[in-house]
Amino acid sequence: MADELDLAFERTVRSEARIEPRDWMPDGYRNTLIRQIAQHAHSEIIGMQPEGNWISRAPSLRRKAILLAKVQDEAGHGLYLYSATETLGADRTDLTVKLIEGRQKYSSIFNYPTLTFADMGVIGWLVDGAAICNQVPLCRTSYGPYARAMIRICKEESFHQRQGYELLMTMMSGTQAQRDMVQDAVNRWWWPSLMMFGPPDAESSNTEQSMAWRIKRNTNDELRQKFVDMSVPQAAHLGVTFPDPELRWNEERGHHDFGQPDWDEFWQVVKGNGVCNAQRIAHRRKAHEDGAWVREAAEAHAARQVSKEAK
Ligand code: FAQ
Repeated sequence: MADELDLAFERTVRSEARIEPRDWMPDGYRNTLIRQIAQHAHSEIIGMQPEGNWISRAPSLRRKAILLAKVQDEAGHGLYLYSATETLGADRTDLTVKLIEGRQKYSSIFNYPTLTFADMGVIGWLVDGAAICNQVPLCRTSYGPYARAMIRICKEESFHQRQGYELLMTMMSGTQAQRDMVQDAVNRWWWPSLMMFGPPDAESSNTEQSMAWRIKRNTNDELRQKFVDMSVPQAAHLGVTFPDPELRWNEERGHHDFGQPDWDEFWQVVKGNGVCNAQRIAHRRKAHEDGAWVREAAEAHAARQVSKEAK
């Protein structure tokens, strides 16, 4: 029986059909999905902090409205993704507790500080740009609820990227001080953006199995290369450079060659030792604790509704 179920699962995955919540799936598949989707959801929620930091200091009403909308979208993506983990049997509160206790990860990128308003543009352009590059293939991931969530999320990420690029274009047509601010932000965010794709393939413990299950559709290095190729002409159009002396077009490969990020720094950040890790988690923990009364009130209301219906 187990073999038959396994065969049916393999057949569904190989035929590019979707695995749905009620289908049988191997425990490893379920656990890998919960790990990846939860990490993704936590990233969206923690990812609200670096930009949220600038809402009260946006330089105009227009920029404030755009930033508010973007940060709200990130909250929506997080909630959407937590719902996807629930279809796999995970419990949302349990995932949040794991996050604030450091037992689950979130993207390394959100542990870097946002020092100027140019960072808002660069996060939109490069961080959302990297997110799109990584997430468009996930619209074809083998688990139905995750694939469908990705379609909507990618549409919104695309707006995020454009607003970032438009902000940077505006700053680049301003004063020399504004142009310097943009270049400085690009210098600080370039390498951390490349790290978002995860460790090099040779050190990526999950890629092989996740590719076999068609959870991941590309390796970390493939997507990193795609992102570099995509970003170079955008940087030229904007009038900024990337802080990588090894970056150059390779005619033979038909791709750009580029240097390696500092992988020791990456692992330190993943382990919790980045500049903002402690601050990000403390903020998340406080928000969770401050929100306890809302959850209790919602539960009391739901219980009352149930007892009313029973009468
Ligand atoms: N940060 O074996 P792999 C966003 C961990 S976009 C921290 O290669 P995998 C939008 C990894 O978990 C950002 N940890 O792992 C936004 C594993 O540890 P584990 C979120 C990382 O899963 C924009 C270990 O290293 N996007 O939020 C990172 O096969 C702007 C070995 O790595 C997603 O989550 C990292 N960068 O591949 C919001 C997309 N990379 O768990 C606000 C979905 C790796 O075994 C503002 N996720 N690790 O203990 C994925 O595509 C994959 O999970 C990867 C990693 C590609 C991130």
